[in-house]
Amino acid sequence: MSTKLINGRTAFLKLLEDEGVTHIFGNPGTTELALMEAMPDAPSIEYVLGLQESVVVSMADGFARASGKLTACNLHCTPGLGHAMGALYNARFSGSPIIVTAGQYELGYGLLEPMLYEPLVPIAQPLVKWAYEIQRVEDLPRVVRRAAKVALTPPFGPVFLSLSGSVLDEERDLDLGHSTRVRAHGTPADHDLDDVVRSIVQSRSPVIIAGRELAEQDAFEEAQAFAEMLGAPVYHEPIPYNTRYPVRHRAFMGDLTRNQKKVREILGQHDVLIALGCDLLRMSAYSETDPMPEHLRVVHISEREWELGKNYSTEFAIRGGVKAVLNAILPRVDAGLTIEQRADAQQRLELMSKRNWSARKAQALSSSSLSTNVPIAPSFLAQAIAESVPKHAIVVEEAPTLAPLLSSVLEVNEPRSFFGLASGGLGFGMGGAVGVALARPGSPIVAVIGDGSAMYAIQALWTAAHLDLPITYVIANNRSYRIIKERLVAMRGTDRFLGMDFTKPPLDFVSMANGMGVTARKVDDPSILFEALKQAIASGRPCLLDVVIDSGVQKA
Ligand SMILES: Cc1ncc(C[n+]2csc(CCOP(=O)(O)OP(=O)(O)O)c2C)c(N)n1
Ligand SMILES: [Mg+2]
Repeated sequence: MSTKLINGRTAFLKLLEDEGVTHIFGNPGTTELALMEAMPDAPSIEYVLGLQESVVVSMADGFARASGKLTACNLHCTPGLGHAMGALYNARFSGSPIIVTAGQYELGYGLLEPMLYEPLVPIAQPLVKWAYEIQRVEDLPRVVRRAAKVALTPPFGPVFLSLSGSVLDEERDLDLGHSTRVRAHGTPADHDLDDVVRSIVQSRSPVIIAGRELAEQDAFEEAQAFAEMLGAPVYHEPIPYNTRYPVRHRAFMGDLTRNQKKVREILGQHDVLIALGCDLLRMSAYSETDPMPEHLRVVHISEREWELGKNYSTEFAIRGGVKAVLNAILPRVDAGLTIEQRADAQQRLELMSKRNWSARKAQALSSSSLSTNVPIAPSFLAQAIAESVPKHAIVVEEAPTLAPLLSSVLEVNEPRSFFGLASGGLGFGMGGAVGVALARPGSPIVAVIGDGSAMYAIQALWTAAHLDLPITYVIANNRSYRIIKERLVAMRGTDRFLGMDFTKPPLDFVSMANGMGVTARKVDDPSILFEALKQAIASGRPCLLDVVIDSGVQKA
């Protein structure tokens, strides 16, 4: 053990550095000054300023999602943490390993109830894996090491530390220790694998739901081999966390929707559901129909123990790394299938190729006749984006009614090349794109954001401009909360839309972007859409395209 005389603020930053943190996203106030004083002496950590705390956390979330690395952010005491709660809720569902800190007054001073004071731990606690207020400078190494370990133990997720000024200012002889990582992606015992394989090979009609963990663990190859071997159609889990499965694979059929009835119809055609690294089945609006048919046997493999058997009886629930488990299962399934079963699987695959994602995309493109519509048809915007996005680009999406159109044409084949809304709470996309750009230098970022969604975190544009990041913001501008209107019609049977339009006055995204230093252009003519997208993406600089699309509401 070697100790060294060091103050709390310097020790805190050294500990973060040693845990692999390269960026602190932050918004400072008086209670963060101790940290801000020490930041210039930690040159290997970049401080990224966000102009509101929800943007700060969404930037950190984007960075963590795109890099898979430990990330840090620092918020301004009670009101700052309050601003960030929606974004923290997102980070929890995206499983982002973030050490969220907020500055706190000197220990004991809270008793006098100064401005901005409130105990912070109870506020953060419901949304994080661990929350703690550091009481003594000598605890700092243990607390930061534990925070990093907890955030990075599968399933990853945010943790919260309240950083009191007095702790950061104290000086002590400290041993900073070293980091611990929990290796949790092992495989189950042989006899468990044999049971699962026996169940899988008995299936006459298996179906696979592909989830976020496949991308997080780089398990696309294994998942494709598994689907081919079984002749099983593959659907994306209904939440667009990330790239869940390569859309171009011949067994890929598309996203499961969040419509319980439709999901039940699809799953009802099968005898075994194999859920790979996904939730089962996280939906949105209430329905009397349960999406899970009663007869369906379920095999679920996930690192998230809580998800296993959470909502549905599960024949085999395997906690483990989906990549490692698939690698262990594949040769066993291969050995267990009869010649007849292999031929059936091949036949199923051939039939699938006529109605898989690729076939439906080709059909949609050939039958599309909307290219001259004014205002621009949403499906034409989706096509234009799909055709303009370069192969190495990363797409961030938060555009509720454009999303299904986009996912039916957008080529998403690489892990960590797509990030959508994890929790349903709007406000991730604008800042998330900034974090993604910082995590993946060299990749163009295309952030497709609804006009309503953009306004939850518009300040992110300033950070994008400040750091000159290669982000093209495409605002799908229908001057409304279209999805809320459609739900009002579908669920309440009325089209008296109140509080769902922003036409008086209209939102001027070009001025807002320019006002924050981002080049921007309004696109209302379909004939210039491709050109505008290509130019913006190729510029390698922050740009915003305000694309005026049809605001019509689907009444079916
Ligand atoms: C933080 C938060 N506030 C409100 C909502 C409710 N909400 C869900 S979708 C939506 C409308 C989004 O509008 P826009 O981005 O313009 O997409 P559009 O529906 O027009 O495609 C709203 C307000 C939410 N999900 N999260
Ligand atoms: Mg809208």
